[in-house]
Amino acid sequence: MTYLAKPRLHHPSLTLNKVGYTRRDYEGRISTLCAGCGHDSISAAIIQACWELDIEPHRVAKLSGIGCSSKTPDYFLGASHGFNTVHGRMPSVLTGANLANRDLLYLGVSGDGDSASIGLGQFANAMRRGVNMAYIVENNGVYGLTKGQFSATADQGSRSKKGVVNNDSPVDLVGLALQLGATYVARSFSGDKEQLVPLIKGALGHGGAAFIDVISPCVTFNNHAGSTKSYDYVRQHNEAVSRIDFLPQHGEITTQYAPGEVVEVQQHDGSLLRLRKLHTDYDPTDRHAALSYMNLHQARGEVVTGLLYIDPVATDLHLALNTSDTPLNALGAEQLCPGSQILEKINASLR
Ligand SMILES: Cc1ncc(C[n+]2csc(CCOP(=O)(O)OP(=O)(O)O)c2C)c(N)n1
Ligand code: SF4
Ligand SMILES: [Mg+2]
Repeated sequence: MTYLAKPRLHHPSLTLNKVGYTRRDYEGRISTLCAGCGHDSISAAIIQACWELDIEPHRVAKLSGIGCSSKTPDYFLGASHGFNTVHGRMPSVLTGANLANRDLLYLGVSGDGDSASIGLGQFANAMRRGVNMAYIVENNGVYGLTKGQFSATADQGSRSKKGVVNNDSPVDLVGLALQLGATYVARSFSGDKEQLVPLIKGALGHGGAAFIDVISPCVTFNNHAGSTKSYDYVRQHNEAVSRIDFLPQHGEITTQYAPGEVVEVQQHDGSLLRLRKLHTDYDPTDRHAALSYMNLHQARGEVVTGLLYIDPVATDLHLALNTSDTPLNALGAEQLCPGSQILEKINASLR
């Protein structure tokens, strides 16, 4: 019943952020997901991150595919631009929107079925092209919306609620994102808001292809013993590489850490990511090391979380295509149509 609206009444004493909005202004409609669904916790983390970042809601475009996860943009950022696309096709619609208007912040929300099953090709090409976006997969290992079939991220040997064993090898979206050139790659857990909120903030300020795989238990179809995407399993096997603090561009730096325990990474927008390394040998700026670290720990049955890889000098598709600084949708006819003489010249140069 997504037509249900939340009461508009705001308590007058609610705290305002720097752009004059309360946290409630970043909410959406009342969620219709099952009570306890991990996806609702991710929506709450997105709301928190955008409010704390002082983002004006009209500067965000949220896009999704089809699935319980892809329904969630209805439940946050109710005043932002939104496009609920076709199953597995969010990345290409986001890429097009981004090319037409580079001035918005792009937030892609998808599911493991949406991105690793039907939409795998779209996911791969968006990562490969370096589209400037924060791409979040709400990964529960099943097709929740269509009643719990295994998705392509379900681990081999894991069991469905009815006891069926999954024989297929899983698609690891984090591994793929690393291999395909994404410049900000993280994994988190919907039940770990302390880790997830700064990861989302970092992704929104990144300036290139930022991907976060969030393990998000489906309480109705995939939260039993034998599942590797259940609350219990992830809590027992979570292996965090770092704890992340996000410091906005002009944020006052108040905390101090002992040298050797902290890595600081300045982002494209000037914000600072401060990573408290839990594993001192972990280097988040080494793509190959991140991949082998993850594979090694995965083989031991651990779910590695945190900011796994970051390239501080991320580039994006606009830079690669040398597009104009003015968004294409703001150019006038004169700039868009060079005239027949110039066109003739271009054609002649191609003959
Ligand atoms: C082209 C197409 N094929 C199949 C479906 C049916 N369908 C709807 S949602 C879905 C899977 C969603 O799984 P996921 O992306 O993991 O989202 P979840 O519900 O688990 O959050 C499928 C197969 C569809 N809507 N469109
Ligand atoms: S079916 Fe699963 S994924 Fe869908 S809303 Fe319910 S708990 Fe969440
Ligand atoms: Mg799913």
